[in-house]
Amino acid sequence: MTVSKDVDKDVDKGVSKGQGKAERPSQELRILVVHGPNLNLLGKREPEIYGTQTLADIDADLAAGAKDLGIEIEFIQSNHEGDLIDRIQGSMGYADGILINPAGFSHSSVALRDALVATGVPVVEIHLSNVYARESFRRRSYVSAIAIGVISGLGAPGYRFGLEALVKRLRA
Ligand code: CA2
Repeated sequence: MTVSKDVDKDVDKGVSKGQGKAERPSQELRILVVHGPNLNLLGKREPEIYGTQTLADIDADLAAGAKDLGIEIEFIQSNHEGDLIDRIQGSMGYADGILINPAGFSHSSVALRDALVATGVPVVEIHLSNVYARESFRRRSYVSAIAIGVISGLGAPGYRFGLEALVKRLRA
């Protein structure tokens, strides 16, 4: 399992040069976890909506899940749309699937959606809160239609469920 590894410095980057999974030293599936803007505040503000777990708690739980599943996992959180897009592009040829909470960009970013589509890998969209039970503008996500599935309203455990579902799909 690899946690918070920098994709660009990965010695195994040969996979982005046209080599298939068969040439990889590691046969483990690789998942990129993407956390959108303001999620760095988790556990510090609005616990009644987003719960009491911090982003570090969520990532630690996902890392434990990755170990159980025998996969590699990496994490990024950014408040900047371009940084998220750069990292998603940088994962091409590396990540086998993407678990993403696009946060506020869910409702605004065609560019983020385009980057996810460009990777060609399955995407699972996570929301801590039930976006359908809140303001109407949260009901439209640019990501949902290109995701294989969406989990919304189950709080922090939703990430683990999403990871398990993504890995199950990749192994099917
Ligand atoms: O429910 C979710 O996970 C959201 O993606 C969270 C976004 C919101 O814009 C989406 O509609 C639903 C907001 C993330 C902000 O996170 C905070 C966490 C703690 C305190 C303040 C904001």
